Amino acid sequence: MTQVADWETGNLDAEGTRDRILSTFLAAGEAFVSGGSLSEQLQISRTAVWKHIRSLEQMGFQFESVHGTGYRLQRIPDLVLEPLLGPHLRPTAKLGRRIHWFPSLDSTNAVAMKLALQEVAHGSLVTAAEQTGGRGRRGRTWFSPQGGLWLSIILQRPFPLRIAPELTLLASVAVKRALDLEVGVAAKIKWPNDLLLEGKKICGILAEIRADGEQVEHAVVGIGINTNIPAESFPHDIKERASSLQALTGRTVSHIALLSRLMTEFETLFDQLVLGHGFATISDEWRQASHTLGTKVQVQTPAGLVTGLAEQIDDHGALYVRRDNGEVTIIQSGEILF
Ligand code: BT5
Repeated sequence: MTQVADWETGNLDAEGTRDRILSTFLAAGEAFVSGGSLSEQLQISRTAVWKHIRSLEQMGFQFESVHGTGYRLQRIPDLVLEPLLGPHLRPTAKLGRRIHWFPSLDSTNAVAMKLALQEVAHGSLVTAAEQTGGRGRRGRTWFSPQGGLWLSIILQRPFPLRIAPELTLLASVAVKRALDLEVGVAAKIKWPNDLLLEGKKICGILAEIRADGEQVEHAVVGIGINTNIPAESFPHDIKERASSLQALTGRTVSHIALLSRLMTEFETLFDQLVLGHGFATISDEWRQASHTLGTKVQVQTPAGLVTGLAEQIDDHGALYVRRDNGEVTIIQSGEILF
């Protein structure tokens, strides 16, 4: 796919030109913009302008075209593009300022990990309308059809490796806040990386890092939110456990509105983490939203299965499970099987 070739060669110019054309149309509002003025302004041929307009149309934009006058924008799809998200961000925001959008990718995390090596700006996003090889943890797959919000945030600020597990917990609190504020639903957090609504998984988080010794050089936080996916399209094996915001609320969620909230919340929490004020500052909020604490759990840990009562979470996000024999096991990383 050409878009993939674009980032593989490090040439994101075409994407930049398309976004500049889109910005011009957005600024023009109801007014017509002529092909000639775009070609002059952007120093590209009229054919190139025309090709970009065709590609915007393929993405769902609609233009009215009047011979000899130009084009005017008639319909704007809810896509996560730089010119559409930018106006919703705080002026000082870094997260979400740069966006690499693709109609289809294997995995936004895979591309983001590669782009992170090219020193792209801190807070850049990789998003895709669909993923063909969406990644879960431990080699599992993530169902990512059109209609969902699939993104990866590239974080280019070094921080100590020992606090890396907190990144996933921060991300889940940021998603929870954004869902509260934008969709008006109170999602629950299942330790360590799931968000549930009415007991069904509606969001998964996959943080990946590259570290040099004790220091994380860069991190990628992948977030998948089942926003506008019809209930019946979930595959058989996850239908019982998974759902979407649209299926559960009956409303269509605006990706731009949800993502701008998420960026604001996540940036605040991440900046605190880098300054040394990580999960501890939001652990009470996490506890209140927890689906896990106070329930009987079975956790798969690197050291084997642990079964007992999920009693507490400490200020670094480790889970304390009281076994039937009364002993408490502290779990730094693992996965709740039930
Ligand atoms: C996760 O893994 O929950 C992390 C998912 C992260 C997805 C995002 S999307 C953007 C970015 N790019 C990527 O390639 N990935 C990230 P895990 O805890 O391992 O859960 C995976 C399990 O959840 C699967 O084995 C299924 O049982 C279930 N599952 C798969 N797709 C789902 C979906 N869309 N909604 C709910 N559950 C799903």
